[in-house]
Amino acid sequence: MKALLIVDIQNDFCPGGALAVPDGDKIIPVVNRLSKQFDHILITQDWHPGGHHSFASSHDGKQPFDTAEMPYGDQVLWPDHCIQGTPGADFHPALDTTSAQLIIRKGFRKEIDSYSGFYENDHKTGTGLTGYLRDRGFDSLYIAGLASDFCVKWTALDAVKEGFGVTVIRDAVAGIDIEGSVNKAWEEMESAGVQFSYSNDLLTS
Ligand code: VGL
Ligand code: ZN
Repeated sequence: MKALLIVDIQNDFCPGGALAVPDGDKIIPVVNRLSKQFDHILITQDWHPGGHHSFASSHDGKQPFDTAEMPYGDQVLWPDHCIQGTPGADFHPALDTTSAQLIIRKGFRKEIDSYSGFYENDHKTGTGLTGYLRDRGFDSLYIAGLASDFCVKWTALDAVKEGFGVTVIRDAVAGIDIEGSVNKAWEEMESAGVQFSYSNDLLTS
């Protein structure tokens, strides 16, 4: 059984938002069309408390997009974004979330970031998503959303590790792109066994 997993299509990741993905909103009509064709829609939502340790503002002398050493490894530091309960953390108003069966929130522990919908950035602390998917009998995930080089990538890589079939829909994702991180993400996903497709291959009219 397959599901469409929509990653982090929130105001802060769209133009005008705190951590805008260039053309991040352009994928929304594509994602909405895909949603109509899937029987099972699951969504992730980046959901940080104020003062989250992934924010540059939590580190003296650091700027957004610098890196910092965290107990769990190197971490890119971000502008404050997707703060719980703020408009920036809301789903983009154009995104159709009506048929979503699950909204899984991540990044709510102050000390640790969570790109993947499966594991936080220590690659150990689980979100519960694997159990949910197994429990419901999903074996195949189609991934859309933001950002291809961070949350989409890590979600796809973890999904493969957890034993799911994974397809990233190329025209239904968009990336931040820090120093070639989008191209690197495609390579990493491909060598991990992620499949790729385009929305047209999945849509029946
Ligand atoms: C994301 C950076 C920080 C993402 C979330 O959704 O890709 N990127 N938090
Ligand atoms: Zn975040």
